[in-house]
Amino acid sequence: MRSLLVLCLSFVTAWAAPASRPPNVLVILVDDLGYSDLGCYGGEIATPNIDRLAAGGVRFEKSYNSARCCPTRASLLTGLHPHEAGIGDFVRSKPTPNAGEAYTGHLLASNQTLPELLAARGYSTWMVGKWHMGVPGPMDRGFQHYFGYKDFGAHSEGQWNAAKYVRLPATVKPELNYETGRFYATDVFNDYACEFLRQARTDKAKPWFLYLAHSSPHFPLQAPQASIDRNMATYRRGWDVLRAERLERMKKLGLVPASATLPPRARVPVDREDIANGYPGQLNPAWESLPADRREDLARRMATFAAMVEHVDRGIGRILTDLEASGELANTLILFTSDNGACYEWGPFGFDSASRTGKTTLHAGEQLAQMGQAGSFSSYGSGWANLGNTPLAMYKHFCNEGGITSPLIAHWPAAWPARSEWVRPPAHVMDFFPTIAEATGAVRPVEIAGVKLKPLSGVSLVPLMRGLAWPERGIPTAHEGARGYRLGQWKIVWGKRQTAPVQWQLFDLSQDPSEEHDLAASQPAKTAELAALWNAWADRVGVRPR
Ligand SMILES: [Ca+2]
Repeated sequence: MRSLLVLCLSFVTAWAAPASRPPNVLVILVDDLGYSDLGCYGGEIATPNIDRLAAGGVRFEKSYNSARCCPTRASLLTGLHPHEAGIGDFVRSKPTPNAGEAYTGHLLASNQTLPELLAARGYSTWMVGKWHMGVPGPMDRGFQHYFGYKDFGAHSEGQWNAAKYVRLPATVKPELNYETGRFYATDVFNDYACEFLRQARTDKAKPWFLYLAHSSPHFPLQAPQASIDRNMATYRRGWDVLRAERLERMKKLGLVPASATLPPRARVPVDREDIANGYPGQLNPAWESLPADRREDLARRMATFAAMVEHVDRGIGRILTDLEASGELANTLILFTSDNGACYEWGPFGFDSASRTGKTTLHAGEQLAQMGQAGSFSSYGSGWANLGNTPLAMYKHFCNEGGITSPLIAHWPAAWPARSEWVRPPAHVMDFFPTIAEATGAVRPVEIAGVKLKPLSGVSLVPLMRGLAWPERGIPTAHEGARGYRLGQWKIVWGKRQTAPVQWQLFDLSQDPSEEHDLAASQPAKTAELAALWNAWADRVGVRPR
């Protein structure tokens, strides 16, 4: 009897302990990762640690983002549509004239950020990486400690250039220092994540919130040479073979139906001839049609991209080991996603040097070996981005599924048992705020300093984490002319930079996940119904131009 009582008490203690203390919270955001790049989403990139997180947690078939770096970040940190947060299209030092507050270009005062919410709940708040929402910066919007981009408006920085990064508050001496040539930002971000966790633990009274906003694998494509070299054999096989292999793995994972077929290679958006590498409006070329020197140059670009993802993954492995060793893994809520789909900028061969100058270099010999090292600046182009988003349509910038779909992995063993089945209802990055609020017991106020907050547009995903019923909801998107609205199996899309006249297209995602068969002409009533919903939303949040 006594042993039974002890057993019961220990069970109660073990079960109740996590609930008695709010969980630590770790949000990991990666930059420009494609939908199927991760191993656990069908990719050939080695991501054993992220895969482990997925195996021990809850995996979503899809989580929507806002098609671009800064609008997604605004949405994630506020629980609002990016327009409601003030970053409707892009970060700006001055608001777009006559466009309304949706295009202010930085976070408005009429919202609360996640670190502000959690600091008020008694958390210590830490950020590492890329902010990309201008001024006010991270220290003015709720973070107590920061290591990352010095320029809060920057969309990218050289990974080998330590001068581009800063530790804040400025009164703190940087804890980590690197010899010349040893600073590689992705690894340094991981180092600082571990360092911040070490410091956070010294205050045992406070749970912690860490926002690890990696800039990888966004261009410039840069990684240690040995890591790139290891991936060359894989990417010499080309995007056609690898796309087909990804789709087969996605079928085995149950991510796409067994009946799914590989769509044709995606079209290169219409642009200036030199910027689009001579392919504006055309399909990405067949890999085997390209000359050997071009294929070698391209293989190195993708090998570098994959290496960047691998270095993110290695850091996650170190963080998981660290959380386990400190006894924190069970009661730490981890969310992992990407800020937009794979990036096509701007043609199949990618670009080198400043974006949109129309300059692309065909590297060979020593110049090829130096690609990805200090001083180089390359993107991987639309052919590889098409692989990254397999089997979804189009790319970052667009409201087609390839632009706005990301993986989402949630991990909190103390509260959410691992689930082998995919969560099918789509999440959205604006759901992070209410999900974390519910998980931590944090209550969002109605107003702050006399400023009334906008009501949240995201909803808590906690019922989905627990396998409960979930009401269908509409998911609208708008980014620089591109538009979309999804409701259940139906989705309308308004394109841009395309060869055909732009108008609403209608897709049945349950039968046509790659958005190949436009049903707008045969189902005008459904198209009009969704278009009306998009218009009402666009009016409400102030989408311009209309
Ligand atoms: Ca991005």
